[in-house]
Amino acid sequence: KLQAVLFDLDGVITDTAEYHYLAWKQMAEQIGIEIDRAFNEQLKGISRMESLERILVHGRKDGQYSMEQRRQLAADKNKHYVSLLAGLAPEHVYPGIVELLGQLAEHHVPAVLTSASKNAPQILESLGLADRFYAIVDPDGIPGKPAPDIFLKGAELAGADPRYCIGIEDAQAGIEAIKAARMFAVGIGKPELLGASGADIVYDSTVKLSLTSLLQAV
Ligand code: B16
Ligand code: MG
Repeated sequence: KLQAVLFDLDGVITDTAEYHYLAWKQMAEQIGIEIDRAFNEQLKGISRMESLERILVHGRKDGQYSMEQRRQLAADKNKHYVSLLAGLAPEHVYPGIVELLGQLAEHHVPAVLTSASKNAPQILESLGLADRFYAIVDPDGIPGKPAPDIFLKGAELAGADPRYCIGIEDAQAGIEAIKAARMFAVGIGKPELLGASGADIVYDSTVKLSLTSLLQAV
């Protein structure tokens, strides 16, 4: 029996994954590093500082920046990212998400937010979804995706057995984390990418999510 559904935020609930990409791309360009969408797949679901490290390694500039400078670069990226969030409103919630949250509430299945983003509470607020989640996992101080910890914490908060949980993710690292937590993994995106990371099922759009489709899938 389904005991909880764990939702990623950026790229699953709304299109903020695109804003992360734009903000990282601009920051990288400023220090002479080129990133493209293919490389960006490796940043999805990865924490802010770890994303910066990966960009520096990609541009062969790791080791060239002090901790202080790296903190500043990450802060600059976040400032730009937050400015891109300014227009975020309920109409930007991906199709099918509000309906799915409603169906889960109706069937008393807790919905838990398992986002790596420190901006998540603010984003949920802007989207008008803040009170639609049973719990929000605080990513601070727990190992990031692809480690299973954030999903296991989400199950724990919901009082659910991981074996009866479903995780929904757009990131390869996120799918790996869900599988490491021994949950059923629903991917949103490209089957060739997310399937390779172990997704049990992949939808190209959130429109295809519903309690019925999830129950059929598990
Ligand atoms: P922040 P998710 C992740 O959110 C993003 O996919 C990733 O690109 C971002 O670096 C990370 O959050 C940290 O976000 O800088 O806002 O704390 O996909 O796990 O919802
Ligand atoms: Mg994501």
